[in-house]
Amino acid sequence: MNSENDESPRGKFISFEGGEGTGKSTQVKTLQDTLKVRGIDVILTREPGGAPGAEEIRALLLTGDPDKWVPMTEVLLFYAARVDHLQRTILPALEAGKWVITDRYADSTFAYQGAGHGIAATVIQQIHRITTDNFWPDMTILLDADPEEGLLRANNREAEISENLREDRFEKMAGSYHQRLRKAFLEIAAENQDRFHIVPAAGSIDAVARRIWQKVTAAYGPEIDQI
Ligand code: T5A
Repeated sequence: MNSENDESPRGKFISFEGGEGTGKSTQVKTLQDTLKVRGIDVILTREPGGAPGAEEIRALLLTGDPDKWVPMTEVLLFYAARVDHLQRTILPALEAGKWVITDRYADSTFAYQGAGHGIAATVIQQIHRITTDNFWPDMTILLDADPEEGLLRANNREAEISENLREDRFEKMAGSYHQRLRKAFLEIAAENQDRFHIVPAAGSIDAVARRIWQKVTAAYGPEIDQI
């Protein structure tokens, strides 16, 4: 994707996935800081969101009643936001040689709207191909935790935010939904072992960060050392 005159190699694209409150937002920031210390130019982004229009769509998706949208509308809104995010933020950064860490990407749609809400994976795959040209991360870290533990962490954090500003539409869905999500993420990881790395999310923030750093250095150690 680099132009002929651009010597910088394409950056790495790393996504974080997992259920609610598994520590993604905490760990993406820690990984960004650790990579920066090593001299890597790295941006942090998130889904839904990550570009101005996509952030507007985020507000539509994450606030309000759990049954606000039918599942297919949700899929289309997530992909509307994703295309904007990809074209305006992710691809330009990668082409400029920056690394991109995203807090969620398309695997979340396969888990939440697919396994969680019954949209067939083949249908989501078709939409993914059409809208993103089948673009996937180089590496995906799946933070795996018991949903009860994750929801407890997420709810404690949301309790500090006033009710009309809470982005908790998905957190309010039933416990069985969150159990399906965990199973779905583990199945997606098993089907995509070339890029997925499962990291247990239990333990201290530092302990989880060390597990993630081991995965990143195992995959990209020589490239990080060269910078
Ligand atoms: N969604 C998204 C879809 O349905 N389809 C899609 O295609 C996409 C892209 C996004 C929602 O949208 C859905 C999924 C989500 O429901 P969000 O607000 O971004 O909404 O929600 P999450 O991604 O789930 O983010 P959360 O903020 O809820 O959870 P995180 O980021 O996993 O957890 P984090 O880091 O914020 O931590 C939660 C709390 O726990 C503490 C933190 O300090 C924080 O208070 N914590 C720990 N405490 C103890 N030990 C540790 N190891 C801890 N790590 C963090």
